Amino acid sequence: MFPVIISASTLTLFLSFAIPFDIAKAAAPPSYAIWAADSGIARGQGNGLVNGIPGVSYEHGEFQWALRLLYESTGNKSYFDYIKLGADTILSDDGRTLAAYNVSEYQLDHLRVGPTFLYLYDKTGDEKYKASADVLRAQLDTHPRTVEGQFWHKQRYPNQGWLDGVYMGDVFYAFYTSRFESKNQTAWADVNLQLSLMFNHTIQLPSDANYTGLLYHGYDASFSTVWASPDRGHSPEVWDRAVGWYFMALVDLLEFVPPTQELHKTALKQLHALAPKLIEQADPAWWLVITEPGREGNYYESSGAAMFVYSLLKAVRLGFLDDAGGRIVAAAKAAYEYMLDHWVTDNGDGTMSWQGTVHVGSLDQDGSFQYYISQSVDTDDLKGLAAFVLASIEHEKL
Ligand SMILES: *[C@@H]1O[C@H](CO)[C@@H](O)[C@H](O)[C@H]1NC(C)=O
Ligand SMILES: *[C@@H]1O[C@H](CO)[C@@H](O)[C@H](O)[C@H]1NC(C)=O
Ligand SMILES: *[C@@H]1O[C@H](CO)[C@@H](O)[C@H](O)[C@H]1NC(C)=O
Ligand SMILES: *[C@@H]1O[C@H](CO)[C@@H](O)[C@H](O)[C@H]1NC(C)=O
Ligand SMILES: CC(=O)N[C@H]1CO[C@H](CO)[C@@H](O)[C@@H]1O
Repeated sequence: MFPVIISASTLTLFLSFAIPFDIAKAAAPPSYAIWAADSGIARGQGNGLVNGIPGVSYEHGEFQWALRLLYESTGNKSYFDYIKLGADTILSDDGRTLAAYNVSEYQLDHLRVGPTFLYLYDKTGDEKYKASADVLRAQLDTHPRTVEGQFWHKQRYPNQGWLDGVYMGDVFYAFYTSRFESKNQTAWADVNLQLSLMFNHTIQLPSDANYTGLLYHGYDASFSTVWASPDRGHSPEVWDRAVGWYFMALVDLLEFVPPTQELHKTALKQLHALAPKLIEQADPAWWLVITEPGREGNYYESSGAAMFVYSLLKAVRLGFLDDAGGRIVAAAKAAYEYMLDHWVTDNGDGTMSWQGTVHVGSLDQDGSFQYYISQSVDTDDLKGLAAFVLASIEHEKL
């Protein structure tokens, strides 16, 4: 009798743990990528309207990139239709006028919708989308640059290169070049220059305080900004999302830039230098200010983590990173589990929400630790949600 009683109580104990686990399992959707994308679409996110008014938005560009990949993997045309709706909302009938776009602001951010137009042109053959891509491409012909040739992040940030700009502007520049000017060596060399300058000016050196081997958020070639370091002009901290944009840019570029181009070699070299450093900082997610782990006020931020998981898994899948030993995939998987546990919430109406994304991190103030941690943390911020769709697409390919 005695052993039976023991096993009965063991069974009860087991069940009391097993039930919540089973419920959690039952609630897990077949695809987080689809759940997150559909939730964003249900909320009208990325539909071409910014605060209710048509306008170019890099966040929409990022989401459209994710929806394109989801359309390709699911064949569900709703995603394609939503991309087109978002583009058509901001374009005139001939594609030559983009809502809330002013070339004289010279914002690299605005170029991030460019890949969407190129994609729609390829899919529909509609010249309207070629015309709108041409409008954005023309911005680069007169875009202000540093003495060495780096695009300014914006007209109002003279001589400043920000990591963000590589994802916003240079991926489009290269995408356009690969599609329409694949023999234009001047253009290829120019994108290569953008990546080389950005990396050389922002890479942390082993002698730097709080060394991580990653990239500072930006640099000022004129050394005149309040945050420019006296030695190299870089900003003081490594901010997770800036590095996230940069990683996504490297891996997306590697996918379509011909391996014969110097640009491909540069991106690969940079990826190889940065990826091991990024893995070292995974804990299992990443601090908002990566240079200050554990400092009071710092926290794990969700958009950067999602961008890193997408980039690392995609780089391994495409063979750009050698994961002998499995360390990279293991780190990405652990970070992804952390994301599901901490940042995905079920709204109970069929949609999910995405938590923990810092609203903004700009170099228009002092670039200090205090600045980064003082910015608001949002629910359903599209910069983070889109990155989570991307991370989930890659995770579901494992
Ligand atoms: C396609 O996606 C839409 C939402 O974006 C969804 O409502 C619909 O059920 C999906 N269709 C299929 C066949 O999965
Ligand atoms: C476009 O941007 C420039 C530079 O910021 C500004 O001077 C000009 O007034 C803007 N034009 C319009 C129509 O808003
Ligand atoms: C090649 O690229 C350069 C740099 O972007 C540009 O100035 C030039 O117009 C391009 N040439 C052609 C033929 O498209
Ligand atoms: C960047 O640094 C590398 C390594 O020192 C060097 O080979 C390359 O020429 C530099 N590129 C630029 C544009 O400064
Ligand atoms: C977390 C940490 O180690 N922060 C250090 C970063 O560098 C500054 C300057 O050397 C130190 O004061 C911080 O303690």
